[in-house]
Amino acid sequence: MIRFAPRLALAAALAAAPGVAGAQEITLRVVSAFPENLYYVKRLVDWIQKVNAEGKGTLQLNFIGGPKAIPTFEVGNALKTGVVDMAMSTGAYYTNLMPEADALKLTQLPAAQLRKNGAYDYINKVWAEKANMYYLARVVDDTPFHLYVNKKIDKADLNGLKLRITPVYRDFFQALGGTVVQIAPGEVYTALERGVVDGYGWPIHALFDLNWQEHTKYRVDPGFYNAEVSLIVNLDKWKALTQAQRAYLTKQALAFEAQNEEWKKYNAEEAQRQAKAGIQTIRFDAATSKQYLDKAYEVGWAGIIKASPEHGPKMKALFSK
Ligand code: 173
Repeated sequence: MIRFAPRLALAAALAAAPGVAGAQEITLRVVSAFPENLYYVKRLVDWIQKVNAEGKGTLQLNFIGGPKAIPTFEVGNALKTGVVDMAMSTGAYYTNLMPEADALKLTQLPAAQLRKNGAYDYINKVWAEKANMYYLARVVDDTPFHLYVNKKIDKADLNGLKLRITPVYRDFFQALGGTVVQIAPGEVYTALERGVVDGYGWPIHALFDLNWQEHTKYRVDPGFYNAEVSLIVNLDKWKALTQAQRAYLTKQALAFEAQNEEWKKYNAEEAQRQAKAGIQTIRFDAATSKQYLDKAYEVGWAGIIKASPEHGPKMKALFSK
């Protein structure tokens, strides 16, 4: 386990003493809930380099690492409690703190629109109350999830299949009859290799980063939901920043979020790459596809609303087309 306390104490002392030389530059400790060989993390590291190059004297980011530093499903709590200052994660990985987090997969509007229609304000209200977090920016958008299987299926019936999940897929795959087991991304390769699972949920992209194509026979189309990966900040740390530091971080985060327009093209390339690697597509007919998608959203929202009768319906109204 990494010891963070001494540096935290130093950072706190500097933040509390604005007269001290150097107090106007702050360094935030950043972790990723995704394994470091994922494309997501490469993008994060590139962004951090830019933030640091342009942020001298204002704000610096120190990338600590991925799940080897803090395990995937513990990142949320580490951020809430201030063990780290910033994280790249997805809502499904911190449903232990707040079930509402998983609703971000159900957004049907691009981030820019969610900023305008009040959805981000609402997210920030709930994230602050429940998880002591500031929701900074979404860095994956416009990306469907898919079911990948190693046994051929010809209808939307998952009876007899054992599937790797995170909370993203749990209610949906169970509603289709599947048996589910939660596994962090870093451990999926071994589960596939050993035949512990017959398939898994994952976005259309980035399975090559983890070599899962070596043990994947079929991708089921259509995709469903909208993969969400975001930057989140410990709320106390966010509030302790100066106005200039907050403005700087916001500007850089918005620039990162604006890169979301690249996902569509990347995803098309990734689908081709899967075909070249021999992953076959199982395509449902139009009527089955519609039923499959309707079911995905129906059980997705039902799960959120059941877990959060207070915020679920409001999020649904703000997130849906
Ligand atoms: O691990 C996952 O399948 C998952 O929940 C997820 C969410 C967003 C992006 C990538 C994966």
